[in-house]
Amino acid sequence: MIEIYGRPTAWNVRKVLFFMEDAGIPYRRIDYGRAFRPTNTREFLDINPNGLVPVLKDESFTLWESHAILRYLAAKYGPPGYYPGDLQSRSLVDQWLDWKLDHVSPALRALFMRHFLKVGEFADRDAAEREAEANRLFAILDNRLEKTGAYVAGAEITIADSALGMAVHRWLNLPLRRPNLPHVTRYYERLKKLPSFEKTICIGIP
Ligand SMILES: N[C@@H](CCC(=O)N[C@@H](CS)C(=O)NCC(=O)O)C(=O)O
Repeated sequence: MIEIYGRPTAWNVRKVLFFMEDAGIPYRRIDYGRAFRPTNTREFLDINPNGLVPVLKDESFTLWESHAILRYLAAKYGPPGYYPGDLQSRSLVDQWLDWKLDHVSPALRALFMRHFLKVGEFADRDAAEREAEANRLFAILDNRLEKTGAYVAGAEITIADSALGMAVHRWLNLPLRRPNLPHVTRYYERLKKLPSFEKTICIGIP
């Protein structure tokens, strides 16, 4: 049985759980991270020297970094469409996954720290710029969704949606000044109809 180490409240864990639930991949989750088992122990650092969740265990194989985990699971166990075999289709999925990690994650992390966790160092005078940067990024996503009419990489759901669906949920549920982005809103409504998304992403935490 595949094991996922990580608390169900962590957004990097939630995107992996969303994918596994959606793809029907059985797993056992073990609580690690803030408010659960500590990740700074020798035992945990042996499996992820960063002391972060999620971590995947598949028999004797260990993997960390949520997007590497998504790619691995989709390639090995997922129905083919989630991570297409065709190189160009797969590269588009990779493009949006990398964009999320490199651009969207840092922008949203700061806003989450400030508005939800209320971490003092994020209540700074750059707040308006951080908000504007997030709005700029989600406008890019809105344009993309207008073109595909459905999901990030095209007409079918992929692991890019596992990551960006989580990000959209966070952005729409933080107390921010947001432009009206109709395609992002429609995308979120579509995802919310999935029991997998309801179970893992819509858990009362942005
Ligand atoms: N780039 C890593 C980031 C992992 C990360 O930042 N995880 C957070 C939770 S979202 C964490 O472990 N925080 C410490 C904790 O929960 O104790 C990934 O995508 O997996």
